[in-house]
Amino acid sequence: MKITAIEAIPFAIPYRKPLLFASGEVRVAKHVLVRVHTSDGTVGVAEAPPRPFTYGETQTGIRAVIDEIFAPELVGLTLLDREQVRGRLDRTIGNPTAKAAIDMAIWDALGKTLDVSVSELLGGYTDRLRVSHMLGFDTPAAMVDEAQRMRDEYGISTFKVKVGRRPVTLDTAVVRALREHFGGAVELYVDGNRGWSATESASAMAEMADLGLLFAEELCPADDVLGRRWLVQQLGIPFIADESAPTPADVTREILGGSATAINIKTARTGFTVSQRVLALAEGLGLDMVMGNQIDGQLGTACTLAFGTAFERTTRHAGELSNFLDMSDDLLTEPLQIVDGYLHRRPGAGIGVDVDPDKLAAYRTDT
Ligand code: MUC
Ligand code: MG
Repeated sequence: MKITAIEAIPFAIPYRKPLLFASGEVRVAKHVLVRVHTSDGTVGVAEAPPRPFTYGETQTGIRAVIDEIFAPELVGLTLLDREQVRGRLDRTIGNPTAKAAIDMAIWDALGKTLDVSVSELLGGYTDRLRVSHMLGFDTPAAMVDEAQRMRDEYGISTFKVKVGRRPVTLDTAVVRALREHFGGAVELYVDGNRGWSATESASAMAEMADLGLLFAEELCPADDVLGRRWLVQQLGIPFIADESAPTPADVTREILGGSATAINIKTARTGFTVSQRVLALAEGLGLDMVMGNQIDGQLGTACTLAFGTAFERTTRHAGELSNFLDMSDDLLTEPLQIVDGYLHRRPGAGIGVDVDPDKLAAYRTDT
């Protein structure tokens, strides 16, 4: 069970349909596949999605920090030394997706070694999660069409609408068009990725007050400390901290400071080990939580699913598990399937998915 090597393999898979949002855009999934090898020949896998606009990481930087710092510090530990692993990763600040992918690949290897699924190791609450689909910037008509297609093809009935454009009516028109088209048959919430000011956010939320929104997420920057508190206090719905609260300490600061009233858990940035701590904290504080999406490929989505299905709290709301549908291809031997609005986890050991060697050979960019 000793860790003998950690590989960081860059790959690139284009999106069929790019995702556009207030803080950036994604046209090609330039991710890093992390493989943890053990002394008995087991290999655990996970993927790190570089999101420079959110965490400052790049594909090159993720490879470098794994090759130069993390791998040398972790080789020689066992798969059960998870708290040692966390301590050694934490000696380096930042780099959340690089750390998270290593953590999840270790859990995958542990599950495979014990022949148990990671979801069961973590908590084993259920085998499926309701899916929420994220709608990127476009015209109202195109976004309504996309939502309708997601409903027809995959049974999805919860949508997170990207907002944060100026003027705010560009986005409020989309949300209104969705509500008019679907009536009460869908759940809608909005995510601004810090695109608006607090006052723009307040006027947009007032304009959408009759649209029955479930949540509002990161409409304005948490660094606008008083403006954000002022906004959050006046909303009648939970305000989700996403990129402002990636660590337990950030969650504590944002919630106790009145800058948010709910949180996003993203395994892509907190892995399984730290996500457990975020979850326990949120549970203790009595917060709503959503399993979020870091614009993950199928491997990252399987990780979100493994964690989200492990606990009761994380199943209360639909999880964001569908961005991979817009990719032109992926790495797994068996593609994930969303059916009747749900994603089911696979019965296999570890995270429950396998990387197809031919696909990896086709998409890796280091050879
Ligand atoms: C999201 O929920 O914000 C876009 C930027 C990011 O950090 O994550 C995605 C989705
Ligand atoms: Mg968000």
